Amino acid sequence: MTTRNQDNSQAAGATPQDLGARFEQEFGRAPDGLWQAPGRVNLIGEHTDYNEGFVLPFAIDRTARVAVAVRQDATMRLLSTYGDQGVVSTNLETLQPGTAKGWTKYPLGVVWALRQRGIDVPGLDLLLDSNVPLGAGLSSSHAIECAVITALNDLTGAGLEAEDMVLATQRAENDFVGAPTGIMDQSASLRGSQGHAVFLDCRDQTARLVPFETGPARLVLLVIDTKVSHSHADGGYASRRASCELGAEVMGVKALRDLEVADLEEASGLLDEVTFRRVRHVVTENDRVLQTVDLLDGPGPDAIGPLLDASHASMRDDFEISCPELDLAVDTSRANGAIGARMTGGGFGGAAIALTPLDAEQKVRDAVVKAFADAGFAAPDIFTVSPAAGAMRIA
Ligand code: GAF
Repeated sequence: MTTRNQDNSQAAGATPQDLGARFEQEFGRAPDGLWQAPGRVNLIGEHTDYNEGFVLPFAIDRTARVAVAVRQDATMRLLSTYGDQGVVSTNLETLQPGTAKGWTKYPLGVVWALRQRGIDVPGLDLLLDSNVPLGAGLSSSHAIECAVITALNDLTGAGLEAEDMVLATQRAENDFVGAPTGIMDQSASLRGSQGHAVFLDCRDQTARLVPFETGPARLVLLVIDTKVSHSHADGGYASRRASCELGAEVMGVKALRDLEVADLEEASGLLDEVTFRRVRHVVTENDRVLQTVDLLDGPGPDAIGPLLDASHASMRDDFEISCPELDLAVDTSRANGAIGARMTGGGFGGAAIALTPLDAEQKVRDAVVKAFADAGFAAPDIFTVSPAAGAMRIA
């Protein structure tokens, strides 16, 4: 694990006008268009997606934006407004997994995945800007991929549906970037809607928008970025995935989605102790997603706190993907008035979320900052997010 120093909490991002002007300055012509796609927060349903289970993420009001123009050759030139890499130039005909570096893996992975599907992606000039915090578990990489695939779907006239774009970006992540991730993050980024969470069945990609508005309940959703960096291409994510596959195999089911809470007693007799705990997390987490959806459909967000807490405990104790910084963020938020808190995303670092009454927000923020300082941890970034629209063309 590494600690990041940059403060992303207030990042504004370039306006479409600025991005267009910068593109023209760098590439000597106007872009064909501008597209954006959001990062995501997962409200609940962690490590359930690749087990063909349920997730409940939402798109956040932080986006990656790309300005893109088609070229007449097979060259791709890429530039971002952050980092110091300068323009990266590559030939699409020779694009292979393992050949790209840094942030360029994400757009190039999408181009590669589309070409693997037989879509004739031409050479491109591309300028990226993003205000999704990097490495914070808010899916900054999928935001880039989803902005790019939305642009390419328009520019090539490929006519891909959201489900196809989800699978193509998953292929980019799995086979080009090398991260064995599921379909949750890109589904949230592509299918998100203001004021809603996306209730997704990862077995068949059926989705329903569930109202999730904190404002009317006088709540805020705080994101606490612990600054502990994680990468899904590191071994932890893959090893959890392997445990789940082993558990399903021993239990004789296609995926852990096919087990219910009532099956856990039998599982405890058949599985080794560690695999059992991994399985118990996934099975109970699926159940918590369904309960959360029922509560959001009924009484509303102020009823879901205990489920968020139980989700965190399950990830900490059974799935073992939390870390001291995430636990401290969660515990301190709860002790100072949050009605529910949990780590969000793949784990091993990244961010926690704390569903907090408006009138306790400052107390929670101050307490978390102090607790991190007292523990000798890097200062966290703390900011609010709300459910926002999914990927779209903006100019
Ligand atoms: C990461 C992955 F990209 C998702 O597919 C999902 O598995 C998540 O971790 C854990 O819920 O964000």
